[in-house]
Amino acid sequence: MAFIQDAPTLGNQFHDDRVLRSYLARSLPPDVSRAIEPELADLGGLAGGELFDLQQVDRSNEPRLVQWDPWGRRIDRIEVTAVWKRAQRLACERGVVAAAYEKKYGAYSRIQQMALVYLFDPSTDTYSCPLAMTDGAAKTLLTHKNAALIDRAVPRLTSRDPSRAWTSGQWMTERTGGSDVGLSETVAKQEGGQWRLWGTKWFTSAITSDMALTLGRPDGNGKGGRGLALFYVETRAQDGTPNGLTVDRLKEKLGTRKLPTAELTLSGTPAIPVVGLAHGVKSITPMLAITRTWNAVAAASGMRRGLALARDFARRRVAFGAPLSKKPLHLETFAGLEAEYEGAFHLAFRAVELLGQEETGELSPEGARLLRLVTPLAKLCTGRQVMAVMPEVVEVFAGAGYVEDTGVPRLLRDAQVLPIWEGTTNVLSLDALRAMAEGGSLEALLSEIEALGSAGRSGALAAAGREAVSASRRAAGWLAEARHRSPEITEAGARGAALTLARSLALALLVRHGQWSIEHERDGRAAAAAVRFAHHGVDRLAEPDPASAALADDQPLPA
Ligand code: MFK
Repeated sequence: MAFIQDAPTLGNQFHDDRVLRSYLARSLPPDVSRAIEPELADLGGLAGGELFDLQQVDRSNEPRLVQWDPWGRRIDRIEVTAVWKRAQRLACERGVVAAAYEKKYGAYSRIQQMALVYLFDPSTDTYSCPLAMTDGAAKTLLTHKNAALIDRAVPRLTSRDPSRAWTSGQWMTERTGGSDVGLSETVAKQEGGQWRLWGTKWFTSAITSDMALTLGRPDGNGKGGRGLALFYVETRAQDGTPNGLTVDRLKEKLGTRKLPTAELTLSGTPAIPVVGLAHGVKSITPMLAITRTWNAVAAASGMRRGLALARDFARRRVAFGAPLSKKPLHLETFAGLEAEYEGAFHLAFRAVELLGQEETGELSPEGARLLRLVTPLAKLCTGRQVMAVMPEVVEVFAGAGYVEDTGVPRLLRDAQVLPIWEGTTNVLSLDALRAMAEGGSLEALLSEIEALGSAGRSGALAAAGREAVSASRRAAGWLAEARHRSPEITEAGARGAALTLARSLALALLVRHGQWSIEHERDGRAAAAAVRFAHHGVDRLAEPDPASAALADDQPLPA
């Protein structure tokens, strides 16, 4: 009989995940660990079973915008896919947002929640996008202490009851762009005591949401982010019709195609100011901090899914007389991918830990400054890592990885959004500079890396820890020196400096975890990941080259 290749399969995505389980064993008190394990195991079972199978069945379906009802009424209804319908319910019932607000386990609740996110995300076709924004909206309303809006929306945003629960959008991007939000053209006017918005929102993800936080410029305000105000909007009127807005079309995107992303026209959309009538960009930053943390966790979980499938495939795929999983060159290549993923995992969850401590008031001022810097670093670094790992995952499958109905190409396409939305690598590198300019955060990061990096007791693990410390100091030294030279040099080197700091922290976290795993689990794999990560190099500092402008913009450069 002709040869047919077995497809890769997944087991329970909690039980099979050494990295997640080992991290939870170290970072949670045993009683918390025991308490949350059943829910994680349950979701891990669904993620590797029913949901994974449904994703395959639902693979070629995409959301659809129905603009009109049969009688000519404008309805702008979005029909979502089967996976999304299942995910909506499941996310609520399993508390994928709610767990963070129930705070059953104090500061550890964020770890509980993000462990759920990590298991949920790869099997639910980017339904994590509306959930991330929902979490961000709840956090932002609570931060600004707007009692009426908190009463109205937060119980729904954090509900476990699918019949009551809301999701939120985050409408920031306009035709003027997604990065320089201060250019927003949406105008806010007050009419008879009611604020209304007029404008175009150009890239609004998850247009299924019940509410949104968005920015508009109150009449008479000045330019830039300070002239904008943060508004709360409900997307549907009482009768279910669009609330002073139209969905013009859905975006035709490279990836995340299950996620309905729309162009909207706001024409008198009723809106409520969340906090004052200016400083909108600053006011929405609590939302950005949350969605950027989700992004980092999603990058780690995306890598983990790709590697789980590729690992299983390598055990099944026989070539040149043996399974791929026995081939030295394959193993050497794969170990490098695993190390990058493990570094990303620990970096993302360090941001999560700090966030949890901040929310329970357990963070010192130094810890708060650390969190401010670690959030953009984790987002930008994991976004690059996922884009290094995913093409290699596709390559493990060779030709099969290039064929749509294996489900593998989608992994790569969907990953490409992660270094883009919520701030590109460069925008976040500049945000890291902004955080450091506020003072104290770089010093807090260096102390953290020093404490973690010195955990390695001997040999290559100790050397890896020393490299984390010295690379982070080199980055700090470069930044101090560049600041004296010029703002242009600092800006040009920002990505190198941010990646060096982020990778140094990732390595230091790997070293600390590797040592712990040797001592408590008698397992050398986490330490091997640290050593391998160190071999990849953490120092990404690059002195800006005076020739770069001519080279990049193809201008004359006298020889
Ligand atoms: C699975 C994952 C799911 C993720 C879901 C994603 C859903 C997709 C939805 C979207 O993609 S929404 C679009 C996301 N857009 C962005 O992330 C915007 C990217 N651009 C930036 O982040 C820019 O840096 C920024 C818009 C903030 C620059 O604007 P400005 O007006 O030039 O900012 P400026 O003047 O530097 O800062 C204004 C104030 O905010 C300052 O405070 P002060 O007024 O007190 O001086 C800043 O310190 C403060 N600020 C800025 N960024 C901050 C911040 N504060 C805390 N954290 C930050 N990150």
